[in-house]
Amino acid sequence: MQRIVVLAGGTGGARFLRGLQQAAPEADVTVIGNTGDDIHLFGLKVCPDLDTVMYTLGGGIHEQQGWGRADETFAVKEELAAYGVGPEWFGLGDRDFATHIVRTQMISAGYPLSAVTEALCRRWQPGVRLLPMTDDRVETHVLIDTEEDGRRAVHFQEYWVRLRAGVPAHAVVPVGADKATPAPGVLEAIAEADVILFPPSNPVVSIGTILAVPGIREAIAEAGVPVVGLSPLIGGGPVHGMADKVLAAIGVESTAAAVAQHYGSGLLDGWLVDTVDADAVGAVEADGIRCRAVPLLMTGPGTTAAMAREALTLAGEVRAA
Ligand code: FO1
Repeated sequence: MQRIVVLAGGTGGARFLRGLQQAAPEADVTVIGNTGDDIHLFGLKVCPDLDTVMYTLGGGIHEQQGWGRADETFAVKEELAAYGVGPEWFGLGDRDFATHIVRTQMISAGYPLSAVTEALCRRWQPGVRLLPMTDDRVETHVLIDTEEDGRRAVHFQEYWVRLRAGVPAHAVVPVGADKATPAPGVLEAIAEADVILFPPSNPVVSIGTILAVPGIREAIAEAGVPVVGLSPLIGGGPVHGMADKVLAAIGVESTAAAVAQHYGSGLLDGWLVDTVDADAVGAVEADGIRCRAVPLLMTGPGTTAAMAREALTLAGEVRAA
């Protein structure tokens, strides 16, 4: 039974996981989920990346959006707006609210986020073990310039959802990460893994945030098993989201090679780039990271399963080297 550990963010990571399940149905998959996107709204704790993995693998996701529930209605959101209670820019649906109510109720009763996530997954049966990176509170903030207040930090969700990442990000800060400890089971899963995968999630606000929890980066670097990543950038830009904006904030070029170099050969053993970035293979290999160009556009379950198989194949070659 191959034990695979995947560090996942939101949409990209969740879609990749669906392909991995198809490519390796017999594998034992543990997902270490990013919680830096978490936001507290209307007295509720919302965990976008954990929910996106849970809903995607559990069959409840809004497929086109890649987040939130299918068949959603927004009566509660409309009523909140009628009371003038904001923010209106974050689209929480009625079905999704139930997840946040259950989560917040359990946390208020004293359960750690990891236990809450396990309980929510009992309903959704995602087919993977979904662990939050930490049970401690971490919330990513982005430093931007505003006319009225000069330079200030906004919550990542405001930067992404309200501002559509339309202004430059000067810094990305996973607030609380430095004091956080890995959630129960995280370090054990990494130590027992046969292979560790970095799916095409955001290298800064998703995978970067998970690696910012003290102990996780070191555990992966010392695991002694192949660590293989898949570039979230194709042809110099992200397929979804705002990876280019947050990479610029940390001074990393938006190229497949630059992201591999950013993770570094101390962490990564293998890196898949898309065929349009085949010219990057040499540079990545020169950095001591095995590299291969394969189709990385997740156009459907078939292509995603093929990507996952390529990643596992590269991991096998790294192990054999
Ligand atoms: N993304 C949007 O672009 N607009 C939204 O209104 C929105 C609401 C939302 C509600 C719940 C949730 O779990 C995710 C939601 N997202 C929305 C996506 C979210 O910003 C992303 O999933 C991650 O935070 C970035 O990977």
